Amino acid sequence: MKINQQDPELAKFYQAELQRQRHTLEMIPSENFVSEAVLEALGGVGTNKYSEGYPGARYYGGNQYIDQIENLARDRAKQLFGVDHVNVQPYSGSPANQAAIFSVAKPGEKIIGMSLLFGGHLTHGWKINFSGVYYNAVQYQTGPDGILNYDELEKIVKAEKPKVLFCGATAYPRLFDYKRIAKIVHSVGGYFIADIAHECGLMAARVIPTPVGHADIITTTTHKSLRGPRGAMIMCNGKPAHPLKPLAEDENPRENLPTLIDRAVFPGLQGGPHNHTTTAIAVALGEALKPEFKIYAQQILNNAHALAGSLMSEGLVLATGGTDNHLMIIDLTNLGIGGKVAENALEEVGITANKNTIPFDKRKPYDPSGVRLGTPALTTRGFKEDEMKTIGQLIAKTLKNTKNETVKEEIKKSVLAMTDKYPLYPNLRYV
Ligand code: DSN
Repeated sequence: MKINQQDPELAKFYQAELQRQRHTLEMIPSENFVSEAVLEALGGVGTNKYSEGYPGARYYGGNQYIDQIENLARDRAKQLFGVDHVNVQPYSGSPANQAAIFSVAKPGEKIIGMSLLFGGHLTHGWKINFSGVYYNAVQYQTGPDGILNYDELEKIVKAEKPKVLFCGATAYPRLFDYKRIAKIVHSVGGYFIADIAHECGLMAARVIPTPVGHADIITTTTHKSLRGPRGAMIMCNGKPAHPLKPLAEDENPRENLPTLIDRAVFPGLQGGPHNHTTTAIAVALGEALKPEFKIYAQQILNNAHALAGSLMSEGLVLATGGTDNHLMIIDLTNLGIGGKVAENALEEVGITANKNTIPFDKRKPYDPSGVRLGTPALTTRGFKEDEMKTIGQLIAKTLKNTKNETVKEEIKKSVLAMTDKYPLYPNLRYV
């Protein structure tokens, strides 16, 4: 391997990270394992090229092949989601959301999104994020049962009349009623941005409903359940006039969202696109268009259902009482431990998860009352319902025995035996 010859000090760390990924159970719901084809595309020559602009309208020469790659990525995304227009250039989810807001709202205008403390995202109006600093942000939350109360949301939206409503979450185990949300925000003339970063792969495979046809703008990352590289996309309907031409005074923004979005990404916020990432996004979208991906996405849901059932039959409490998607949040209150202790104990036995707030959490976000778990990464490795049941038992045992080193050692051995059954990148090595 070339890294090893040139930089053995670094290669050692990369090999250790590969080993960590191989020998642990990856249960962070926003993580996944890309295919070797996606890895190859990411490590390719696209990284050498500047391409500011869009296919057919660049500020640099030498983009004839990059144009074809970006067009292929855009066409595959359009086909996969059934939308008219896709921008594949946002560097990641936060810049995508920034561009989406910037395309339709001026600084100081009102935006509304689900509070981070109730499962929303920083970029949906959290007070110390750009979205809460540069915009007049209002936050909504779930009901006491952890589930979004649409009547309450309607009251807030009617009173606040936001220019933009964000719907989407990083820690919400239920489905959203996009039709109802669209009706609510459109009744006050606002734009509906659906952030589907977490559920993107499930929606691409149509195993859960999509916001297409309801939301004005859809943002997503490409590296979560979609199983692509770290990157993002923004989707909408309509045709771009010319990606680099500003709208004329008399043009209706609602009818020109593709142009507004493209201009918000570049030159509004970003410079040159990451062409190696665009190439890898095209590969991942090609994979998601295959029938096998639908089977994968359905298995994510089946595995989440099996895991939630196992955890609850071990006496653990789940926020909202279960899951309809790929993730769940254990409410640790009855176990008498906080999220930090739980995350550390799970890491000690080889299970990677992350601490998370629960609705109306009495603890602080850095050491909250919950742990968030998801099934996309383990499903990629090949785990099925029976193993998820066992993993649920191992998690419950760990959380009930956080101070018992003997029990944790036994669990660690079981975890290693499970990960050995499903080799990860068997031919890859950095050292
Ligand atoms: N950091 C992502 C997650 O873990 O859900 C959201 O941006």
